[in-house]
Amino acid sequence: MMELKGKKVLVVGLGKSGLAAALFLRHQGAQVTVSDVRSAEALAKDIPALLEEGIMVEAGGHGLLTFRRQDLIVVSPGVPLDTPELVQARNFGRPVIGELELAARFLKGKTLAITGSNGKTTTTSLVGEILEEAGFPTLVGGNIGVPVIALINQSTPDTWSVLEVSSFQLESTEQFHPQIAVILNITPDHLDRHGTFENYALAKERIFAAQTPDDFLVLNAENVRAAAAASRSDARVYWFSLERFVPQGAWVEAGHVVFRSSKDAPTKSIIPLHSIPLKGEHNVENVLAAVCAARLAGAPADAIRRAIEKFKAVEHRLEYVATLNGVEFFNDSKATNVDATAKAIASFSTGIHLILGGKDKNSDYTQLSQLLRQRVRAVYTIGSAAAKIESQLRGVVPLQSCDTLDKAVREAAAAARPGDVVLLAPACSSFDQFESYEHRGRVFKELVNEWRGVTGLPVAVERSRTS
Ligand code: UMA
Repeated sequence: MMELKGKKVLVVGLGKSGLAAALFLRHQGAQVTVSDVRSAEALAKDIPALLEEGIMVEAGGHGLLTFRRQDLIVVSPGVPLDTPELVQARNFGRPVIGELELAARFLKGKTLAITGSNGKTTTTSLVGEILEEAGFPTLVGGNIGVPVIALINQSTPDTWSVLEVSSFQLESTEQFHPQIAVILNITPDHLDRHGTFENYALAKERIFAAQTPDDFLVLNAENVRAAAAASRSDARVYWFSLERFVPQGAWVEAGHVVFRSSKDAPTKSIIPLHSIPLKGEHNVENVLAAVCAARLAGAPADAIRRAIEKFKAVEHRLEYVATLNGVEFFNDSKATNVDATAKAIASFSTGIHLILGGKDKNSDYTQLSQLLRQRVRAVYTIGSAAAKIESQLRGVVPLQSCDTLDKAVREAAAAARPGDVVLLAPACSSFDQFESYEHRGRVFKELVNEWRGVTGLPVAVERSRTS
């Protein structure tokens, strides 16, 4: 554990992670400054509490001198490591670590960390619920929305911390050492930040960089880039697969999710596929990964089955919203990249009215062409990526420029016929028009409710998410 008392520490970025990190560091006796590019007005709600704690705040930009005067710099996940002030501070020999790395040095107990381009949040929540069902003291946090640093005070030597970790968080780790690490899949995302797919994949691979042969690494046998990690890992590798059996790990056999702990051990059925209350094949993959990781953590099969049966889809992940005049509305605002959108489309057979767009991440939308032709009636574009999406998808499927989500929901809902689906799965981040993907998803749900009013319904037939 590192000594922080009396140290000058700069926290870069005052979002959830920066706020939690600054308070933690202050309570450890550090002299803390927070620096954020947002204006003092934009940060107004947090500044008084920070000043009261004796934390200094630099708002409206990062000062080169502020960065140079520190003993340690802690970076929020959303701050790129090539930010000029950080580059300069590193050149002056100032140590720069991420919030996850700082947290990991103080977190007690064992860590089960989950990364991947898609499915992280669902799998993390599910593993958290399984371990709780098994009676293990469990904490859940990370990219899912609760900074890891905020878990430290509740952690004990018996705790399992189940962490969703992103490439942004992993990029700046050094000693982060999960006893169980999971890579669900690696498909293109965040190319605007990482530059190349390979850089992005390498950031994800940091999840096992500090693992030893005492640890476990769980990989998706069907994802080429994730599977390639096996040869570079020192840990014991377990697999999950939707397509075939694996030497050790979880797969689907005769309509059941099954697990075996080694190639000589018996294969044990965990849960029939029909008892999984989540839509889409990608969610079966998430369940397979969760089963494998939870078994490795020591959770009994019956606790795993009970927790899966009770599991509710996470908000904004292919979340069922309503059925209005026979048209189903689904909110997959968390589909912030092309692969996630492809999975969302693949969860419905046909009749989809798809809302696409937001802030582009240097993505290739033509990869959706085949699925769009097969299953999508029309695409409604929104946000700053609209022009690019339209130019890439022209001729593939009818396109309608809507600019705003408001217009897109109205146009899609008006065009949809009974049996159709209106799906928000935008393949882009939200930051051009919304605060976050959660904000975008909430607005979508409000707009669907407004549409309910326009149609003069309460013929809204609420039905279970699982049907
Ligand atoms: N900022 C600067 N300088 C910069 C860039 C940003 O000062 O150069 C400031 C911004 O003005 C803002 C603050 O940094 O005030 C935001 O920091 P942040 O983006 O790290 O946001 P947090 O609120 O700390 O949220 C982060 C994660 N955000 C990102 O990785 C972008 C959250 O993941 C995570 O839930 C939270 O920590 C707790 O761990 C969100 C996310 O979008 C959900 N993640 C990406 C994804 O899932 O695709 C990786």
